[in-house]
Amino acid sequence: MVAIYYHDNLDTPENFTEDHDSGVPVPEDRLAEIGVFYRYIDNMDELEQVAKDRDYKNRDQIALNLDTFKGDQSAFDAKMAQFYKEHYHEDEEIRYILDGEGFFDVRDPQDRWIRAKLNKNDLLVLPAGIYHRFTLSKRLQYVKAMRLFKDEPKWEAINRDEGRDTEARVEYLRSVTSAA
Ligand code: KMT
Ligand code: NI
Repeated sequence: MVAIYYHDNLDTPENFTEDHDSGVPVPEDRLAEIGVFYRYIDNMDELEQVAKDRDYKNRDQIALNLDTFKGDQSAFDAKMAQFYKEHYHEDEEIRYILDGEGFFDVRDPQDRWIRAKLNKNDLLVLPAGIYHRFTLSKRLQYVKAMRLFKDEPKWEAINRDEGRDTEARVEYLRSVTSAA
């Protein structure tokens, strides 16, 4: 079951894979207002329909746990740190959980972290230009996910500490301020 809530902001490099639930839930329509869409999808026909309707042309699958790094703890930790670093992408992207569990954190317009805890069959649409980050959960430490891309997979992540506002970011900010 999906859970969406404000992050408690008490994360450290040691405990960031814990739930960090502040106890304040966030309704799905609040997420939608900032361009993030959640759907539960348990059959591939429905998934194909979403991809078709939103004009997605590419996809891949990622499995992530210590085993996928052949037990190389430092390589695994580096990947975890990369995904947890605050960043955005210049294209809208879909994440669809096939197995396991993961947390996607997205920034709201007040710069608070909203956390979506996703499990099997949970789908999230991340708009272009939204700051976000990802982590496995301490509970399962494993996820298998499909990543859907509009065009060629654009792997460039623009990290917040670069402070670079591309057209996608400017456009995103425009879309949330005009909706507010
Ligand atoms: C992202 O965009 O940050 C990711 O795709 C994270 C990994 S997907 C399980
Ligand atoms: Ni990302």
